[in-house]
Amino acid sequence: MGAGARAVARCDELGSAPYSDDPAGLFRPYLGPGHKATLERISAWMVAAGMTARIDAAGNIIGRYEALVPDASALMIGSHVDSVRDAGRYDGMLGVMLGIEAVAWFAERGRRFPFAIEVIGFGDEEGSRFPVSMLATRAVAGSLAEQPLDLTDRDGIGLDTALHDFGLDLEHLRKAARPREDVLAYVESHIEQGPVLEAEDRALGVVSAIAAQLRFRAAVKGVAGHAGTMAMHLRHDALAAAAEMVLAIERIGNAGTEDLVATVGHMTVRPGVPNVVPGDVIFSIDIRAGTNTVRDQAADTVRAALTDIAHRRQVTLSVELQQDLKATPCDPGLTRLMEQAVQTATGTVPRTLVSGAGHDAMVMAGLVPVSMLFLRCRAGISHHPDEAVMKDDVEAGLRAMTDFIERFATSTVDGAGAVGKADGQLTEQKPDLTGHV
Ligand code: HGY
Ligand code: MN
Ligand code: MN
Repeated sequence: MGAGARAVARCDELGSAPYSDDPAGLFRPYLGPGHKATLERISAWMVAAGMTARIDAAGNIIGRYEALVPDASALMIGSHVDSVRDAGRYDGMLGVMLGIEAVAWFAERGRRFPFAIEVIGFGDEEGSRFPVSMLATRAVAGSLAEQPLDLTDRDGIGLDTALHDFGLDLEHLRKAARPREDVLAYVESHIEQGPVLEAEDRALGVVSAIAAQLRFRAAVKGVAGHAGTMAMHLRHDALAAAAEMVLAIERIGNAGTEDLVATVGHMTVRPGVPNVVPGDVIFSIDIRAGTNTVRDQAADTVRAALTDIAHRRQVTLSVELQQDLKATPCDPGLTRLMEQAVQTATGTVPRTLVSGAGHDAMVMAGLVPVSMLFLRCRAGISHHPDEAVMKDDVEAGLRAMTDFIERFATSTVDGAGAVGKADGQLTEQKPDLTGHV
């Protein structure tokens, strides 16, 4: 089995129990039993690839392939191991598996660098368990300082309890932060989760920037009442108000520029029974755009529209900001290296594109320069069980990743690279990168 095929097979293996908390499909929430089983499995694959493996204080799995010299800074490669509900098998996980395959490729050839290579599987990127996302990524990047940690999931389980049950301690969560000098750069390969590469018949793409996103929690409070006896003209129906708000959000998203998207993905209705006029509704709002300005203007328009609806319907509204991820440019120097790597791996001029989906790289950009490689996915489908990739594309992705690492080594050793100098010398032998089995 080729390395690319093995990466796909491993994502498939991890797509069901015991690596999923959903017996009927894939749901791997942060710190759940599926997460735990997955880290044990990935740890074994990391060791087999020639790395040491550890779980950090935030529940991330980290494999390390040592450098030519001890205690060297690391090029970090990774993505996330958690998933949304009813997920596809490749979102996040494929990037972790490709990192492991890239290290295995070098280890099999006895190739080491002036820097270490670390492969990281972030435990929480999706925010599918607790109300905010990228918790485990922000722990590594050292950007959790402002984040309240008194979070609870849908079942009322607190982050502190979930960490404790996982064998970790909330008090130590922030100790997962990596000193800037530990990490030279962060590189993430990920499925595109969109239609562009398939539409242009391309296996790979290079990410120039990642769209800005805001996540809100909106709460509408009306008056609950008997569905049979509360006259229509006397009602302050929280769900009817929320429904009008959802359509307003959709209208604002549609009226904006091409890159603007606005989504209500989750809603709870209380008391949530057929014969009671809803008194309380809580729903999520996700607003994204290629620039912070477009994103923020849309958010202001949404707030004004929802306030107007609440006033007219005489319900109360609160909108709480839960997540603010700024538009993230990838490092120009690393992006140039990735474009050259894709050209070598595919023989075609690379396609550069903006990512509408959020990624761990957005947060890691707060610590180090970042670069992203996209792989084609069928019909652009993602966050859905029909998510699919082609093995040949993953082989091409692996060629691009190993070529990128060689280019990165040359650039850092020459000191002309996008990131600081490495200490130590390259080995004489430079394997023929076209020799992928
Ligand atoms: O929401 C996103 O864009 C990512 O899949 N977490
Ligand atoms: Mn996702
Ligand atoms: Mn993802």
